[in-house]
Amino acid sequence: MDKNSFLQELKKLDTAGKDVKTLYNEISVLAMKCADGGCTAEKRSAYYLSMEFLIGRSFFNNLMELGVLEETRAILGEKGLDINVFEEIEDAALGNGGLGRLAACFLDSAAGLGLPLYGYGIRYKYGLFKQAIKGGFQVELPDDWQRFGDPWSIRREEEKRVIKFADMQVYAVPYDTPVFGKCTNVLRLWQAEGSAEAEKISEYLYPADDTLEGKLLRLRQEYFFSAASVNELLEKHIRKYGKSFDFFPDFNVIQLNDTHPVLAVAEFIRILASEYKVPFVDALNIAKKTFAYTNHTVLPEALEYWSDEMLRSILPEISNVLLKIHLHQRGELEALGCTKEEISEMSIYSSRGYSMANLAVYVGKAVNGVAALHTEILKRDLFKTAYKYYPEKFQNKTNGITQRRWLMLCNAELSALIDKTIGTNWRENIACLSDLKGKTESIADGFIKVKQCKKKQLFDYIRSREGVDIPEHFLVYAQVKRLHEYKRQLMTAFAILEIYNGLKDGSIQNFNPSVFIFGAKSAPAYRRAKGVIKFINEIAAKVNSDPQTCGLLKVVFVQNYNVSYAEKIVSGSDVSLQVSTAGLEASGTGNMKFMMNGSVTCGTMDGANIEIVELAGKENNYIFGAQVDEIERLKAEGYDPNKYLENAAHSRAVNSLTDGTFSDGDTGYFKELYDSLIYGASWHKPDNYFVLYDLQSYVETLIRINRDYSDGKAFAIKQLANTANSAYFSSDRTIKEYARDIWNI
Ligand code: 26Q
Repeated sequence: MDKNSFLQELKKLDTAGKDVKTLYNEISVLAMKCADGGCTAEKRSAYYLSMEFLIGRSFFNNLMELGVLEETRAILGEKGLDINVFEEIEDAALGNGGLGRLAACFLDSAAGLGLPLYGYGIRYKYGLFKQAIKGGFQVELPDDWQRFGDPWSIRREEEKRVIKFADMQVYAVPYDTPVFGKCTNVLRLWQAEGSAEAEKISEYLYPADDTLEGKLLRLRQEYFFSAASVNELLEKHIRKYGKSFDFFPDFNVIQLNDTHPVLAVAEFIRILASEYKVPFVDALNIAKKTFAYTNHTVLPEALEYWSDEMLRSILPEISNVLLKIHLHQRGELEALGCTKEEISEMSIYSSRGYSMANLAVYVGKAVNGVAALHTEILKRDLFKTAYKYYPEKFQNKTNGITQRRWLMLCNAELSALIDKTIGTNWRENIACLSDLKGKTESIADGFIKVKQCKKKQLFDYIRSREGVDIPEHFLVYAQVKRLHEYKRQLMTAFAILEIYNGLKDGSIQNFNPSVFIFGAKSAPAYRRAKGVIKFINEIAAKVNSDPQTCGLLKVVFVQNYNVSYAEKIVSGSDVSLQVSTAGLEASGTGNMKFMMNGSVTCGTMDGANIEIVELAGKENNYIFGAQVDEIERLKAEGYDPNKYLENAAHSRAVNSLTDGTFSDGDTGYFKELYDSLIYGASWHKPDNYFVLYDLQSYVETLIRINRDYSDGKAFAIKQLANTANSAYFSSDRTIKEYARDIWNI
């Protein structure tokens, strides 16, 4: 069906008396008929295996991709229906954060570019929990996303397959979701069925983005979708080309989105070796030409290991294959002349179990980090020895975001201003966005109006959702991302307290009224992260209700931050806070969304921030804090955070955790946070993330930004310089690089 037939059908649609859910399903099903064939794959296709696809709301985006959004708005309008009613349909949140959202951006870009990239993942019954804030605490509620129906996917009963564990067999039933663009690609999500036990496998998305909990179920999930995907690809190959597996890598390349799908490698070798009697070494060599691996984190607690005991208990054949790979690797490394230490560093098996990262690096034909600095750290630290022996595998692929959702859809107003200024070519070819570069001054006034309008929309939404009023002229600082100590939301909390205290005692003057907007979910079991949420909400309650300051400073912690909330926040903010401890944020992609929408970055030299300021100019952004080498030096010399408490403002802010200024409702959260800074928590050193070290320069930088905002036009020009230089951070560019350097599609 083409665009015009869709519009004809839509005109005929009887909307009278139907509720939003019914209409949502009827219109979506109509749009589904517009799906055409997949992007042509004459020779090769790429497959993106990922535990997470954080798509967000499909309705508006799909209509936009099909080129019918504005007409649909008009047709529904004629029927007396405001298209915005469909905002009631909540997001499908089949992902935790960055890694999952990146997967969604990649699919969008590949379809937009007409490249054959297909996603494989899990159709969780419940996505990432819905977050409510009750009494300042995070409360988790199940995300029953299917209660609105799932008109965007088609169940392919006839293509289901059996996945075997030692103790059970389960069906993997595929659901196909079209990804619209120049052509229609497919995201195939597997649902586990067959018994109550089986269904558990695809029931929940793991809500942690760093720690292993519920290990056995996680292992089942990883194997379940990896095996289903690899079995299907091999079967298709056999159907087309027979059992000539040597040719498999000529037609297929499988990208592993972090190590979560890495058991696909073992399953692949298992099938070839035990079902088709391909000699083990040949099977391994075919795998080495097929798989590529992307690393998304250097945090030690996020690196996956599987104990042999656990593997043996449910996947004995996989455990055998892993052992064989391990032994083969050992022989290969000995032949290469590696030392004992080097071998143990790269070893797939060790006393900790099987290292999924070492397996991925060994088998992967390519290994990539997600920003320039991150890739350097992989080469220098995490995979140092592997880099020494296999330098050719390592490459950088700086992340990107799709400008379709993150500019055209979420900021039609700025998009229209861009059209007016440089024409519409940028919509097809994002590189053209650079044409804005010479024009930032001439359109600054127009931009200020756009920003004001987006702010108003954001503030209206916040008022309706959170019951907090923000006056229209407020400067907006935003920190929205998963809650993690390394992202240092706690440092922002301290900085706000210092600003608040400064406003009260008069040491800060001429402050432009500002709001700090936070959005973040904490892993349910991550106590210190939950403590930070409560702490920020305590600060918000105090600051917002203080008559002396509430005309100058507000703090809002929004509930249930998700893709749809992000669309509103990135377009309605002035300053993006990206303040991770240098070296720890692999890339960040929120920073790119803010940048494209014309926010300045207040950030550390970490992840993609480095490339952002390199391109948009240091003078148009606000960089502060310790850099990687400084952090390394501090670690080597021995860092003592207590020294920074000699500063009265810092000690006052930090002590407010425990001196009775705020209450954590007897949870012990605040004491734990305090202790983590002063004595060290878990196995960490005191202030493991250098919050106190960077606090002073952070506060100064926030205030400097505030002062610069006094010259509204100059500030707008800085913001526009960010938009004008953001083309590089389109995932279209990233995907072209993967296609050229790794996938060869
Ligand atoms: C692993 C084992 C067990 C349970 C959970 C996990 C797990 C789950 C999710 C480990 C890591 C993740 C997610 C990591 C992630 O989102 N990383 C982010 O990836 C983005 C895209 O590359 C980067 O921009 C961010 O910097 C990075 O933090």
